[in-house]
Amino acid sequence: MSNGNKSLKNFFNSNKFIGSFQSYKTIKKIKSINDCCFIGRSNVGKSSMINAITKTKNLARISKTPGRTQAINIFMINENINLVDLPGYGYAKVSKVMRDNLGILIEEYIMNQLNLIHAYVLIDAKVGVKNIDIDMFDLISEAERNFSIVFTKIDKCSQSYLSNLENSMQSLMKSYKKYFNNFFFTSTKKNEGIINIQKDIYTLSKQK
Ligand SMILES: Nc1nc2c(ncn2[C@@H]2O[C@H](COP(=O)(O)OP(=O)(O)OP(=O)(O)O)[C@@H](O)[C@H]2O)c(=O)[nH]1
Ligand SMILES: [Mg+2]
Repeated sequence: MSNGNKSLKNFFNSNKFIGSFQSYKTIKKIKSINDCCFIGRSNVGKSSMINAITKTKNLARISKTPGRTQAINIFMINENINLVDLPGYGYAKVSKVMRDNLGILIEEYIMNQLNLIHAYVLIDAKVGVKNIDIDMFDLISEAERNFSIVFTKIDKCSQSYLSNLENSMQSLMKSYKKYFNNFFFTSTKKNEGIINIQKDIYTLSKQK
């Protein structure tokens, strides 16, 4: 392992669960530490991604039942940057009231959390982009946050499918030029593309 990879490993090894917050106003504010958040439809693989990044098995809980993460969970890395696991959106089986509450929680967090420096929007590569994801790109842009798109579960897709997906997404992202940064192609199952996200977060952590 190269020195660079070793220091990445040490960086993410130092992780701590800060808390689980069911309303925006209860979020514990830790001064001078920035947030990056993971957002996406239910079951897209947000919690799996946080576990893959931190190389832990269940720092963030993973479930086969969509709609599992129903609070904002915050994990601090290296006393330096917070990884924020947001509830999944768009899952029909969650009651309408709950859906509305979760929607409000996500929106309040994105609009008001001033230390949020980057949003990773996860899209299941096989499912592709839905209208509700586009609503999320709009919300993030309205809040003037930078974001990247993380395609998940690429182990389920062929290479040619993925390159078509990238092409069509590239044209969609022309409408979000000001805030869109990057695409990432990942599989937590095959540990693909995780190191690129780790590097990105490491770079973000240097940002004051
Ligand atoms: N094939 C495959 N399955 C994956 C991958 N990542 C996650 N999954 C599976 O997808 C399901 C959902 O993963 P979670 O990480 O719980 O998804 P989530 O986005 O946190 O879900 P909510 O909290 O319900 O919104 C689980 O059954 C995971 O095992 C991947 O890279 N490949
Ligand atoms: Mg989750």
